[in-house]
Amino acid sequence: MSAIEQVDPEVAAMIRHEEQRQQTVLEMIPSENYASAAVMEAVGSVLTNKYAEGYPGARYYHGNEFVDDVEVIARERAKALFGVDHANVQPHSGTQANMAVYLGLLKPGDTVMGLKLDAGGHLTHGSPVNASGMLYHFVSYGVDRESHLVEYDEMLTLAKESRPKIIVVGATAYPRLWDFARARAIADEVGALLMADMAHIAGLVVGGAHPSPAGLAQIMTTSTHKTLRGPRGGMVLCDRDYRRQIDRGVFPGSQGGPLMHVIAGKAVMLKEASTPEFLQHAQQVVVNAKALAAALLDAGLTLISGGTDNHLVLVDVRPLGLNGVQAADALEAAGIVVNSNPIPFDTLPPREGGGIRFGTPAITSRGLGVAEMTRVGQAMARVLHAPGDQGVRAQVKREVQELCAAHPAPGIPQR
Ligand code: DSN
Repeated sequence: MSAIEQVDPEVAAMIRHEEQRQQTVLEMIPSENYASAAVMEAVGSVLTNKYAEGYPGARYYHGNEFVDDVEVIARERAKALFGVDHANVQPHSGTQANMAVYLGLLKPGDTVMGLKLDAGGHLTHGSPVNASGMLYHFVSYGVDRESHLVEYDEMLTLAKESRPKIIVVGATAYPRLWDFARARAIADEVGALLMADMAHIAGLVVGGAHPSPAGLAQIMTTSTHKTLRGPRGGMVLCDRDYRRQIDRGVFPGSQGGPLMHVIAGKAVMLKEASTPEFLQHAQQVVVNAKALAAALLDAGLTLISGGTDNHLVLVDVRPLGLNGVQAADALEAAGIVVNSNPIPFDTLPPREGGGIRFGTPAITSRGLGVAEMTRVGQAMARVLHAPGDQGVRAQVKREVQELCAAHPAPGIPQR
């Protein structure tokens, strides 16, 4: 019997149930993935016991000889992997990373630009219900009504009018490639810094499956648990000119003691992400997403932007007579987990959403390929075309369970 089963059988049972759920569903929320057993071992280690406020060599606590080594190796690996001058690996999440950048580089009330929420932007890109939108003056650019591609001309016009200090590019629900060179040219024209929030695409960038913002964006932020397959957390990467402001924005600006066990998990992830196998995996994530999108289009579904260039797909479910929550509920009942999401120019409230968002990072991690993507796309379409049909749901659920049994999720103990 494990320690947690002895001490707290209730929580132990909840964890076992979640293991079982993750093994037996197709996890298609595009921001989720499976961390390796090695990453989870680091996160579950004694490093959770250590306080280490400050940075390696300059801590406010003693006893840091080993955790300093952990943070240094994580920073060095991040710098090498992304080709940047400086890395701060302490942010507890992508949100914390973004807020630390703003805190380090801006004053309250300063103007910033980011992508509109319904066009795929993140809460921390200036949503009025988020601290970013409360503390700073965000001006939002959007996407074209027809193509759903980012409107760089609008970005330029708005930037000339509003003179932002930072232009944020990056998204949580944008299925196409970013043109970082174009964004940098716009930022330069108005004297702004370019910040690339690459939380969703960082693993693709590492694998060469999406252009890298390195060398174009002076600041890059990311979470570490999405396409990178690390522990939950964040990082800021930047040019050397901004390292002091960024570090101050993280600690003491917005965080106290770093989570050294999570930083160890990030270090392990960064090592795993530097292998040829990871590169091949990242490429496969995109190949799979394109195959999935093709199957969905063939089955008559409406895709935002007409397809995908990255790891995710956004489906407008309104033509099916559904909102995003209803569509996601039907799919979940069939063992396919996605999330409801606003879509560009949405006519439904954000709580319902006119779309569903899903992708291929986690299912590619469990070894599914193009042939399976066609099957999955067809199965999803069958459910969405008949959302109330219990027979269809049950049939798709059986197919999902067969696929999952044939492709065990990595990192989850087999019990
Ligand atoms: N925006 C969330 C997501 O993409 O799921 C993460 O913050």
